[in-house]
This record gives sequence, C-alpha cells and structure tokens, in this order.
Amino acid sequence: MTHPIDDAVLDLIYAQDPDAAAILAGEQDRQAHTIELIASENHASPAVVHAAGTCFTNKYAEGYPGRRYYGGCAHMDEIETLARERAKQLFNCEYANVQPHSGAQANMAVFMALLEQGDTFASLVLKDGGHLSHGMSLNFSGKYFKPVHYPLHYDKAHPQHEQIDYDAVRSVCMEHKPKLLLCGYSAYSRTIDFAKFRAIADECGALLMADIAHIAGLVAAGEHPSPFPHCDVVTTTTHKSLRGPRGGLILTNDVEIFNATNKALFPGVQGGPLMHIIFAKAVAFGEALKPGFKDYQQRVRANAKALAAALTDHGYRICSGGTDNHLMLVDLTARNPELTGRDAETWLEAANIICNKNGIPDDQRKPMVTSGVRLGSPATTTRGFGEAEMKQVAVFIDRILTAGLKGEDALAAETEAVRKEVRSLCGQFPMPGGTPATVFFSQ
Ligand code: DSN
Repeated sequence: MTHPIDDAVLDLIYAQDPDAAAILAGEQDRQAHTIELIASENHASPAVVHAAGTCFTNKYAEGYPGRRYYGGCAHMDEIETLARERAKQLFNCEYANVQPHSGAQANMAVFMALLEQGDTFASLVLKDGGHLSHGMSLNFSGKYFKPVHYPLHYDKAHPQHEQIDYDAVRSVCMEHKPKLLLCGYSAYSRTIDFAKFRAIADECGALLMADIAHIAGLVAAGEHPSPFPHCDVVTTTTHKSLRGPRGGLILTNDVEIFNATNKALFPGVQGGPLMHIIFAKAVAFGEALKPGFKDYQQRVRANAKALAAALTDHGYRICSGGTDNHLMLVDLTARNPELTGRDAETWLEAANIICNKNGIPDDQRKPMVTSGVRLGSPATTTRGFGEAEMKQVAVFIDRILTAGLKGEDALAAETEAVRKEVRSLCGQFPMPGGTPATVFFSQ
C-alpha cells in the first residue's frame, strides 16, 4: 500500500529533478524498512509531514502576531496564534513562543534573556545525559556562560544509582549560587521531580528552567509530571515524543519572561520564523490534543519497559535500573566487556535496526566509542509495535551482538538473516499513512 500524497510528491519532484527524487525515494524506503530506535526520533503523520511542505514556506514574517515587519501576514498571524493557543492548552501554561527553529535555539534565547555573559548556571553534564546546549565547552552555553554541573548518584550500592542526586544538586547550587538551574535531559530514563528542583531553586535564589525536549509528548499526555507550575521557563523540541515537525518551543507562565525570551529569540537569535514549520506545529499540536494521543504515550512507556525487561533477560544492564519514560541507556559491557556502543550501532544498522551509541554514566570510553547505546520507543510505537514486537526487537539485537562477538563470518550470516526478518516485521507495521511508494524504483 502506498500513501497517495507521498506518491504524488515523489512523482512531482521526479518529473523535475530525478536525482533529488532518487534520494527522497531512498530515504522513504529506508524509513519504511528499518526499526527506528533513536529515542529522539519519530514518524510524524502524513498531515504533519505535508503541512511542513506548504506555501507557508514562501513567506517572511519577522516579528510576532499583530506586529510584523512585512505586509501580507494576515494568515501568518492566524496560524501562529492557533499554534500558540494549542501549545498553551497542551502544556497548561499562559504563554508560548512557537518560533524557535530548534530546541538549541530555544535554549539560546532563554539564556540570552535571563543571563548576562559570564553568569553561572547549573545543569547535568552532557556525558551523564545532559545536552550540548546545557554547558558543553564548545557550545554557546559553555563558551559564553559559566556552567557548574550537578552529578548523578554514582554508587552501585545506592538504590538510586545513576539517578539524579537531589542532595548533590542542592550542594552544588548552594555553593555556586547559579542564576539559573536547568533540569531536563537527553539520555535520562527516570521521572524528573520538578517540585524538588523548585525547592532547590528557591533556596539558592535561581530561576528554574526545564528542557523537556525528550519527554514533551509524555508531559502533554500526562504520562510524565508537568514542569508547570514549578518551572519559570520550559523549552522543548516538537519532533521527538511530541511527534511534530522538527522545531522548538518556549513556554512560561511569567509575562516578563515571555517578553524577554520573545525579544531574545527575535531579533536576538533568529530572523524570519519558519512559517511552514509553525503551520505544521499547529497541526501536530492539534493531533496531540486528541484523546488518542494519551493512549499512544501510554503505549510508548509500556513498550520501553518491555524492551528494557527483555534486554535485561538477555544479560544487558539498563542504566539506573530501568525506565519510567520512552528511553533507556543500555550498558553493553554487562553482556560482554568487549562490546562497544560504536560496534553495536554499526552492526545493528547493517541489520536495519537504527540506534545511537551513547556514553553511560562514568563511561571510561571516548564519546565516539562508548560502552552503551540509547534506545527509545516513540517511533516503533507510532508504527503499531506492541510489547510482543519489542521483545522480538530485543531478540534481534542480541542475535546481532552475539554474532558480532563471534567474528566477521558469523556476523555476516546473522546480519543477512535478521535483516530479512526485520524487513518482514516492518512490512506488517506500515509507516503512518502507509508504506511509501516503491513504484519509483521500477521507473
Ligand atoms: N540530538 C538530540 C537527541 O538525540 O537527544 C538532542 O538534541
């Protein structure tokens, strides 16, 4: 089965530019026939995908609704207002800026609005599950501001081993008195206690920011506690568990922070907003407001738990002891000390299973090698995988990694076998809107 709009788009581009169309067809085919386990990726609906490809791309609309620097913005105002209203409803807050091109740019705008150059902020370090824009030395956040990092519990005997150490967060904050305390992570599988962060922020006199890029869909559906009313400002991406187009969002209940972050984003960080993406954000937020979205997010969590349990049964270790959300960090060395994240990512990709290598807490290996992989369930759940399929995914992963340890011949044979089974499984769970056109390949 093919999706008619995908076919029409492909035909249209093919007629004008066969070279570009061939690349698009290749990517459609790759997405349709691989198991996508990257925790920050998803399969947006055909409505969202095609909303991002509309004539809204033609329009400049610097400024905000009602205050634009260009004429012809009536429909820009309508769509940006609709996107804002839906974002506010979804996250239960007073103000939303839907213009950030990405999560990193949303974060940059918040930093520029709330901090002066050289000001101190507290966050989790990248290698423990944070994000580049939370203070990495080469990023704007680490170059122009002063990060101090709070640690995870790192004590195998501790019940919260590899989880946020709230006492340590407090000590770091009381010692350094950051102007901003940042929570929310890229590779953290446990529930974040926003109320505890609020209490620490109040005690040390910091503003509290949450970057919920990963968990936004869960938060919107009530499957993870909300950062509101605890946080002063919240940023997110729109394309991960939220299943919208690629982009960012800034949310707050504070009108002064709203005004300051608006100014910091435009004209501070960005020029013209991507109106076609804002259009697609409005469509995606509309989808997320429908009752089925809660069911989807419940299945995302159940599927992540099922995958984590099955991998544990195969001898892998799930960092922090499990997952409360959509993702998990898998310590491969528990299965075999020779396994690396780099090898796992490469070997699995050859068998049509896509994931990313990821450092585990206290990883002694370099970031391009690592001892772990990060796996997530949003994309497979969108395709309709249930817990039985997630168990099967764990079997595929273990077969490939076991074969890889045996050597090249064993790996080649098992890759061939697993790839066939993966393609067959994917065939039973088409992409949203149907498996894309294969007609193209016979032209
Ligand atoms: N690159 C994203 C992720 O994979 O988590 C974060 O921006």
